[in-house]
Amino acid sequence: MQILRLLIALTFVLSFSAQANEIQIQSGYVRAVPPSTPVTAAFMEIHNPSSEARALISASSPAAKAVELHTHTQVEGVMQMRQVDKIDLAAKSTTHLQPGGLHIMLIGLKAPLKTDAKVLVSLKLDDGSLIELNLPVRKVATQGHMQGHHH
Ligand SMILES: [Cu+2]
Repeated sequence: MQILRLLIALTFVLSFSAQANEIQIQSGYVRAVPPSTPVTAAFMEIHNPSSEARALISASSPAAKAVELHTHTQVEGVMQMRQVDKIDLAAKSTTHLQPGGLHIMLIGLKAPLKTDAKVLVSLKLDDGSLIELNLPVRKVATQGHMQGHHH
């Protein structure tokens, strides 16, 4: 267990001390939901400082049964969530995952999320690299994010 913890710590150090060309994640969090709500979403800013376009192709979390990449679209004047194959990370720019827009959907939460707890979320990029995040659970003012969700 000690060795496992050390390896996890080392993985974090390595992923954060990587070259300046690496994808950087900032301001990440998971939206707090009432215990009766089995779905939530993760939001963050993904910075791609390189001159190469990249993409987020999948995400996973031990806290949820399934994790999907989602966006919001207007369908007959109503905002609805839609699953997307990938989230494009344009070269030299920051992609915002935020309420009402792109987000990472955590479906089938295995346990209620406690505010200020940390949720492990792994991002997989199109170049095969993995980014491990430990995101805090935070309360967010609701803006009908869960409307039109049909899981
Ligand atoms: Cu969603």
